[in-house]
Order: sequence, then C-alpha cells, then structure tokens
Amino acid sequence: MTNVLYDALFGQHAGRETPFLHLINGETLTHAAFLERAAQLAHALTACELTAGDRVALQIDKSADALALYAACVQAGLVFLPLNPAYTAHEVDYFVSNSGAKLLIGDPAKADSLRSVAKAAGAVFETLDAQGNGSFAARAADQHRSFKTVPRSGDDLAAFLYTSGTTGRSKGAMMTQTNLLSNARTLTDLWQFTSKDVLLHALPIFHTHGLFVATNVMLLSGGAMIFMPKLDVDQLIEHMPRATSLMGVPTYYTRLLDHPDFTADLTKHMRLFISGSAPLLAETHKLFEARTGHRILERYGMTETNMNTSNPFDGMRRAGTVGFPLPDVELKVTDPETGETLSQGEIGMIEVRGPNVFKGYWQMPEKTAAELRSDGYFITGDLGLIDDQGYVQIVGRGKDLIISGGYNIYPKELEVILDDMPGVLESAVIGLPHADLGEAPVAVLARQKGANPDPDAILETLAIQLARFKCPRKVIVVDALPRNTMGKVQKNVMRQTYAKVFKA
Ligand code: MCA
Ligand code: AMP
Repeated sequence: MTNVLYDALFGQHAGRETPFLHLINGETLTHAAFLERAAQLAHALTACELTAGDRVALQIDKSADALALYAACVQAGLVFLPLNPAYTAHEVDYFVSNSGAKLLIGDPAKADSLRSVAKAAGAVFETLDAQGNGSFAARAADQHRSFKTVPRSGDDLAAFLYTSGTTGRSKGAMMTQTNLLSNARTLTDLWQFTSKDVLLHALPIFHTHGLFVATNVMLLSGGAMIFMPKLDVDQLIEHMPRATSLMGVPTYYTRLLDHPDFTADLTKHMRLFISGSAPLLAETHKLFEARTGHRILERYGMTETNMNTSNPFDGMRRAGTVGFPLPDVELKVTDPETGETLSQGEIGMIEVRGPNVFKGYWQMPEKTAAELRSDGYFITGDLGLIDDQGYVQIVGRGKDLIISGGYNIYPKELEVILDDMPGVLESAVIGLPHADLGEAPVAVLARQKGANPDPDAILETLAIQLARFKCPRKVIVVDALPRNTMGKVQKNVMRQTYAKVFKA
C-alpha cells in the first residue's frame, strides 16, 4: 500500500534539486533538502514512540522546520494538528486534551506553561523554535535523511484543524488524505499553477488557507514559495519582483493598496492574485484593478470543506462574488428551516458536497450529525445565492461568527467569560466594520444595577484566557442590551447603532 498524500505532495520531489522555499534570510531550501529534513523529523517523531494515527500538536512560529513537520507527520502516518502561536496555554490545554495528542511541540520560550499542559494530558512535550533550537531539533539533528514512508489510504486522517462553534467550544475537524489531495489537485488545475510559479507566502501555516491551499498547491505543482514569517507589506513589495503569484486574506490587499510603492509597474509580471477567508469588498477589487490592471481572483472555503468555489482563471472574475462551485464540488442553496433546495436567485443556506468535505468532528457525533447530512452535504452556516450566471454570492452568515483579518472569532466563546465578570449582567460580542481587518470584535456589556464595570480590567482578565486577536477592540457599557418582543438579544440592532465606532 502507498501513502497517497505523501506520494503526491512530497514523494514526487525526491532528489529534485529545484528551489522550494526561499527564506527571508536569503537561504533557499531545495525540494530534496526539504524532504531530507522532513525525514529527520519523521525519525524524531517515531522516536517519541508515536504510531500511525496518533495526533501531533504543534504550537510554534512559522519556519521551514514547522512546514517540514507537516511533511514528516504525513510521511509517518501521524495526524498533524497545528495551533496558532497566539493561543494561550489555557486554549492549548483544550486542544491537546480534546484531541488526545500524544506529543506537543511548543516554543522553548513557553516551555514552562506548555510542559504542564502536556503533562496534564499525558502527552510528551518537546520544544522547537523558528531558529531551529530546542529539544526536538536536537532529537532530529543526527537522524537519517531518508525515512520509510508509512502506508496510508485516502480515507485515513491526515490532519485535525480546530474550529469553534456557536456554542463556544472548539471542534476538531478531521481531514482525510483524500480531502486534502482532491482539493489541492482541483485548485492547481483551475488556477494553472506549474513548476514555474513562485508564490509569495506570508500567511500563517496553522490554517487551511496557508497550509492546505497555498502550500499543497505549490507542492503539487512543483513551484517555489517565498516563505515569510508573517505579513509585512514592505517585504511583500521587496520580493514581488521574483514572484508570480500571491494568496492572501482581504487585509493583505487593503494594506498593499495603502502602500505608496505598490504600483502597476511592480505587478506587471505577476500572474495571479488570490483572495479568500473573508469577504473581499467590491471596492477593494475595483481599486486593485484600477491601480494594477489585475483582477483579484476571489474564492470561498471553510476549515471543514477546504475550498468550495472559485472565480474563474479564464473568464470574468466578478467582484462581490465567490465564483462557481469547483468542478468536483456540488453546491446548493437550501431553506434553512426545511432543508428544501431553493430556486436560483433565492437566498438561503449554502450546502456543499464533494471529496473535499471532512470526515466529521473528532469525538462529537451529535455535532457532526447536526452539520453533515447523511447524504454527504455539509451545512456551511453561510447564507448566499446563485445568480443568473451561476456565480455564488455570500450575502451573510447564519452563524454567529466574526471574521477579523481572516481569523475567526466566535462571540459565544467571549460572552461566556464576560458574563461572569464583576459588574456585568450580560454581554454581547459583535463584529463591526473595520478598515484594516474587515470586521473587529466589540463587546457590549449590560451593567448590573448600580455597578460600573471597568473595561480595562475586563480586557486584561480576558487576555489571560484567550488569544489577543480575539479580544474586543472596544468595550461599550450600557444599561441594557436591546431585545425584541420575544426577549431575544438583537445583535443586528447593536451592529447598526455602533456601526461607526472604528470610523474616525
Ligand atoms: C493580529 N491581531 C489581530 C489579528 N491579527 N487582531 C484581530 N484580528 C486579526 N486577524 C492583533 C494581535 O493580537 C496583536 O494585538 C496586534 O494585532 C498586532 O499583531 P500582529 O501579529 O503584528 O498583527 P498583523 O501582522 O497586523 O496581523 C494581521 C493579519 C494577520 C496580517 C491580518 O492576522 C493574518 O495574517 N491573518 C490571516 C489569517 C488567515 O490566514 N486566515 C485563514 C483562515 P496586541 O497588540 O493586543 O497584542 S482559513 C479560512 O478562513 C478558510 C478555510 C478560507 O477560506 O481560507
Ligand atoms: P474557517 O472555518 O476559519 O475556515 O472560516 C470559514 C468561513 O470564512 C466561511 O464559512 C465563510 O463564512 C468565510 N469565508 C471564507 N472565504 C470567504 C469569502 N471569499 N467571502 C466571504 N466569506 C468567506
């Protein structure tokens, strides 16, 4: 038996002395060197007494080694579970214990808190930083540069990505080898990536966009990536002359447009700009075209499904739409109450089916059954329509979710903590328009009678538990939250009332 994902993404490059990762320090790692490093890491993983199917949780900064660990997990048949370095130890604790990870690899700078997390969950703890220091790097250093690939079938699990829910607790989305490979193949073909491509890669590699879309497509096509630790617009501009393509969330494009050195001349040779993870304003699309002559290609996906739709490579890329369902994805719009399929043009729930759709939520059969129908359709929680030319438009969300700079923030996760804060009767967290991040979270707190909750103290307490990107950018204290006649809190009213809080 083979290991379908390893063979297609990585194995095909064995011995290829072609560039794969151009690092910002000027070093270039060839495909062959990358695979050799991955093999060393795979040996180090198995030395931790892991066996096929075990989960490996990883909370480290973006680096070539962090990416090689993805390859190593796939090669060793382990389930890769990457975590945002911004998560607090409190958050990591949940992911490690919920997933039953056998190994946690973390930054040496956070060793004290993460070691306790691993210990409580019965996991081994190792360290690795972006400079290649740490106990795990030491374990890998003298290992063989080849590793016997562990056989896996397409239905075997390759990765877990945690995604929150409207009830607050995160769910581990189980991605199979086929989920990842089928989507990468479809996108590579559709977007016409080849070994001549060089992608500007500034996205994080702990989410679908930077890992499964950007990286898998580049691995399949055999191209190279200019691999940046994080978004730095000056760096993007500096390296653009050597690149052919860019993938980013809308904030990448608004920040580029805000930079005086971002000119038509700079982008003349570029083949493709792709946006996703959050709505790209039609205005940004138009400004970008006016500045550069390029039409950004917008696509739509989710953690549970990878990518579902894309504007065409050849053909009209329409602003304000996410394009057509991918060739192997079925998409329908249904009545959210009855599940009946609606007619073209009607707004309803977007449902998708295809080889891209995940296997379910780890050890949460009820949650899986609530969102993944027995006929294979996944209920996305996004509201949209299919227009008269077949383009899909997302018009809103049926789920209470804020997308800030491409990161998801689930209000419920904050509200359960805020409701318990001194002087707070109840809370509502809403997303408000923000020029840089698209939306940013704001907490509206109803005070207890006679109390005067202190927003600064509240934010400080919140930041002990939750990653800072989730923390409200503003706290508004009111006497009571608006409610409708049924007694339901009206977030839409608050969104209107406070719509301009981030506008100067
Ligand atoms: C950082 N901060 C944020 C965000 N990022 N706050 C709100 N929203 C954010 N997205 C906060 C930090 O906590 C910190 O707060 C302060 O901003 C500065 O941090 P820094 O890291 O310097 O921020 P930045 O470099 O300006 O980052 C903004 C960013 C980044 C470039 C937009 O967040 C980013 O790269 N986002 C991409 C996310 C992504 O890849 N999403 C794909 C998900 P403090 O000062 O208080 O400490 S996959 C997905 O959605 C689906 C599948 C799909 O379709 O792709
Ligand atoms: P996540 O679960 O983090 O992968 O976030 C997925 C959600 O991001 C989707 O359900 C959508 O609400 C949103 N999303 C992704 N791409 C787009 C897009 N191009 N336009 C609008 N929303 C998007």
